[in-house]
This record gives sequence, C-alpha cells and structure tokens, in this order.
Amino acid sequence: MKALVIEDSQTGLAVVSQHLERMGIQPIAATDGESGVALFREHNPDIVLLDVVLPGMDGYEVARRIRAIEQSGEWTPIIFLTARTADTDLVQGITAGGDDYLFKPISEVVLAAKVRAMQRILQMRYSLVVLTRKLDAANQELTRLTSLDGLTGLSNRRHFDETLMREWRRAARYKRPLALALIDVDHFKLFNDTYGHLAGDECLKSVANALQAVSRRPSDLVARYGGEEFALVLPETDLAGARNVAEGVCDSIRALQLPHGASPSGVVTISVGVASLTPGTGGPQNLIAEADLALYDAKSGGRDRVGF
Ligand code: GH3
Ligand code: MG
Ligand code: MG
Ligand code: MG
Ligand code: MG
Repeated sequence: MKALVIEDSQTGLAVVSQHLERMGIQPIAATDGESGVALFREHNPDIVLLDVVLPGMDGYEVARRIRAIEQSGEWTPIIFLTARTADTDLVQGITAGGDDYLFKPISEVVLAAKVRAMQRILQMRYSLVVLTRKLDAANQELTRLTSLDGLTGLSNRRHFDETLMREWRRAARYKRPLALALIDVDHFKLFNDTYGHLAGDECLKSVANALQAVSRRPSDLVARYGGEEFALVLPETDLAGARNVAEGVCDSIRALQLPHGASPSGVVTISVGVASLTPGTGGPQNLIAEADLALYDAKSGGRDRVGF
C-alpha cells in the first residue's frame, strides 16, 4: 500500500512518514500542492494525507484537482491533516472532496485507526467492483442464451428479427443490397408421421448444422425462423449472389442423404425462397414478403429448389 503525504513542514512530513512506515505503508512525499498533484498522477496512491496550508495551491484545491483527475468510479481516500480546527474548516475540506479530517499534532494511533477505516471501505469497494464484473459477464451470457434456439443452437426468431431490422437500416443508410433466404423443409409433416417427432427433431438439428456450415461470411446470420423453417440474412448480397448461396444450401441438405421414405426423392430436401433489395421506404417486412412469395414458387414448382 502506498500513501501520498502532501505536507510543507519537513518535521510534520517526517513524523507522518514514520507512522506510515510502522503501519507497513510506503510514504510518497510532496511539500507543495503542485508537485503533490503530479505525484498523485505518477504513483496512483491508495490514500492521500493532505495538509491544508501549503505554499501556492492550498489543500482544498489539491483535493479538488485529485477528484477531477480520478476517472468516474475511481476513488482515493483523502484525509486532511491540519491545525485548523474550526467546524467551517472541516466542512470546507469535506466539500472539497476530502473524506476525513485529522488535527495536528497527529496522534499515531488515531492516524492508524483512520487509515484502517479507509482500508475497510476500499476493500468493500473492491468487492463491489468484482461483483459488478461478474454481473456484467452473467448478463452477457444471458443475452447470448436468450438469442439462441434451444433445439438447434441457431439464432432464434427474436434475434433474427433484431438482426434483420438492424441490417435493413444499415443497408438503407448506405444504399446497399440486403438479401434474405427463407428455407422450409419439404414434406416435413410426412417425415414426422413416418419416423416420429423425436427423429424429426434430430433431422432439424442436422439441417441446422448443415446450414451453419454453408454460411460463409461472418456477417451472414443463420436462424431458426420457426418450426421447420429457417432463414439466412445476407447483407451486401444481390439477387444473383443470394441465389448462388441458396443453391449451395439446397445441394448441401440433399447431400446429407437423410432418409425420407415418404418424400418423392427419398431423402430430406428443402425449398428456398430468396429476395434481395436495396431498402428504401417500408421495413424488413417487404423483404420477408418477397422471400415468402419466392418460397411459395419453389414449393409449387416441385420443391427441392430455389425460388426467386
Ligand atoms: P411442405 O413441403 O409443403 O413444406 O410440407 P410440410 O409437411 O413440411 O409442411 P407443413 O408446414 O404442413 O408441416 C410442417 C411440419 O413441421 C408440421 C410440424 O409438426 C413440423 N414441425 C414444426 N416444428 C417442429 C419441431 O420442432 N420438431 C418436429 N419434429 N417437427 C416440427
Ligand atoms: Mg502547512
Ligand atoms: Mg413450413
Ligand atoms: Mg415444410
Ligand atoms: Mg421475385
């Protein structure tokens, strides 16, 4: 522990420094306010013992300077050491940012007791800082978890909605294209009917993993849109680019070769509807509606394909 002692009397300085050393505290000495403030910046002491009457800047001003230097949330205890014993002096010291007041001549036991009291507050403060950090981390983890879909681990609908809105606004601001692919598993009701709901869940997980694997850019978002429907948000992507991605997605799901006896192809397939536009008026609903129409085209055109 380091204590900054700002005291213009050499004798006073020597006495207080000795007291501190006996407490196991390293004293840093300044004999005027200006150099005291400079040493405060340089050493970042744990506590400041501050004389009031000093050459040049007085102790009250030093206290104000120290409080101004501290970042928000930082706090260094300041104890005034002074021969001024009037109530108004004490009030002025506390108002200037001091935390306690000690009258000269300084009693070693009283100084030790007051330093101990400040150490106790510092310890409490430190515990609070640690607790706050833990809360922040827990909060971040909670935010992460509440944006994930429980079955597949993909982003959930809420996170999809937020992301699409954010990307829509960004694309509108920079007049850039934004694409959306809506993905729907083909004949999935029949899959459940044939293999059971649990196998259906496993199938959705496999599809989700494959979708995650084909998403190429970090800015792309893969989400579970609902039920057996998924979505890809593709920033900075025109229709040709989005079709390209969607074809790749279709291929990758077919390539999984997940048996689906009740489907014409014999394996699990998906249909994809893509849309891309440069946002002007309206909202992301425009893009969703277009992709939805395109998905309908893909379904009515025979499934296992991309509509646009
Ligand atoms: P289409 O090719 O036209 O899309 O046919 P479909 O059978 O996939 O379409 P439909 O929307 O009628 O059926 C979707 C099915 O997906 C019905 C529903 O029970 C099932 N489903 C939705 N969510 C889940 C889920 O979390 N797990 C399982 N196992 N099934 C789900
Ligand atoms: Mg003095
Ligand atoms: Mg569906
Ligand atoms: Mg379906
Ligand atoms: Mg279209």
